[in-house]
Amino acid sequence: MTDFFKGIAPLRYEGPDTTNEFAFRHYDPDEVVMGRTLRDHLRFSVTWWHSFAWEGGDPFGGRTFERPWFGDTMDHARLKADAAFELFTILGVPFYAWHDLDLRPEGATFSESRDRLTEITDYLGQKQEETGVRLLWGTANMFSHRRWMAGSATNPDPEVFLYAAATVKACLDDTKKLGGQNYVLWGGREGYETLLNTDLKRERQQAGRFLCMVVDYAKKIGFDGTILIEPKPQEPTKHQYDFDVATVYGFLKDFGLEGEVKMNIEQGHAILAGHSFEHELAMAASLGLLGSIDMNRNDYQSGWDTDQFPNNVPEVMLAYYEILKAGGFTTGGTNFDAKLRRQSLDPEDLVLAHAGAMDVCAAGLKAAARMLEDGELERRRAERYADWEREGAILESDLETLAARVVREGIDPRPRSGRQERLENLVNRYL
Ligand code: XLS
Ligand code: NI
Ligand code: NI
Repeated sequence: MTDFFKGIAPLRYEGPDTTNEFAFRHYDPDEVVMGRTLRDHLRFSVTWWHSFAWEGGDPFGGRTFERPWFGDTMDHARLKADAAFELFTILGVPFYAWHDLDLRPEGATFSESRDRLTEITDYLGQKQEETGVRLLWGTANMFSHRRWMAGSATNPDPEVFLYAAATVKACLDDTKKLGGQNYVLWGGREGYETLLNTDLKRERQQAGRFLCMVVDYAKKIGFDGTILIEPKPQEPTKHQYDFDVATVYGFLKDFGLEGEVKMNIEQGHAILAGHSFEHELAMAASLGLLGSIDMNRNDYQSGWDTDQFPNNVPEVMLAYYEILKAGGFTTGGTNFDAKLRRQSLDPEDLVLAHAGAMDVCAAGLKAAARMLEDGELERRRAERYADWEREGAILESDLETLAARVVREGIDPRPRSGRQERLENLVNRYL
């Protein structure tokens, strides 16, 4: 037990009219929507890196937070774990997520780093037993240390590729040990700053071979979670190879991995790529690649990837609509890859940032479920394509036959309204 969150009791659902800040208004974990509890629909997860490892720095200034677990010993690492599981319990979240580097200080050698990871994940295993909280996903931080500055698997230096292989093996081993539901690969510095020093073809080939090795090893050890790629178009590099869902799909197809790997889609990354979150989700669902989500938004004015907690119900509703339409999460979940603002210093801020985000997601999901169950939007969408029901043979034909038909029947298409504003009005009815 730490005394970091002392005096803060586990949050309960009190309904929309409560004035208690430390209660849920929309998230009743036991409420059943479309045949599933909200707990099982949303599958909330707290991230180790933003909530416990990040110190509040920005490009202009360093640490603003004071946390008793900041320090580079294994005792600090255990204290951090104690506080983390206390937060999970206060919030009642079923899952959490980590990078190796968030959990423990790096050692002087690879072997020492690996052994420390094993030691701390053994400790997490005990905490999981005690609390019932489970691991949504593990991942490797292959972007912070200077060895990764030119990439991990895509590095021009083969020794970095070796180090990356050893690192992912260790992280996969420990993710499996903890019963992790997924393993995520976000392409940290897999990209370039300038094409002038970059052999793009070679680097892409290295990344493909690396992912094949990861998939093979996961099978070999009997990891039964899902391997996920998290697309992002830029930041930290100027151009990231895993640009967006469609780009990653092309990459997976190239290496025969489209049946092996799914996608972890982050709202802020979608926006950086010039898409909406729902676009990326719909695209992934249409390709059968929807895995999990990172639920954190950018700043709407600056455009930076500011990793803010979601606070916009209409936006979140459209995201969950795509997820529900695709059948909901299986191994995936709603991971808050979100951090406090650096002035939000108090333990209460950490609790209430998550609680508010959980309420926003619950309200959004319930609105999405109402819209899906009502079915009017889908009826109208289907109506727009209704003529294809009797004209399906067109797609089996050829240009000459089709051209002849246009002439023979004097075909002259009459444009019809897309009714966008009417559909926007309809969506607002379910909020
Ligand atoms: C960074 C990514 C990162 C991944 C995990 O922008 O979102 O946090 O989710 O490596
Ligand atoms: Ni991100
Ligand atoms: Ni992320």
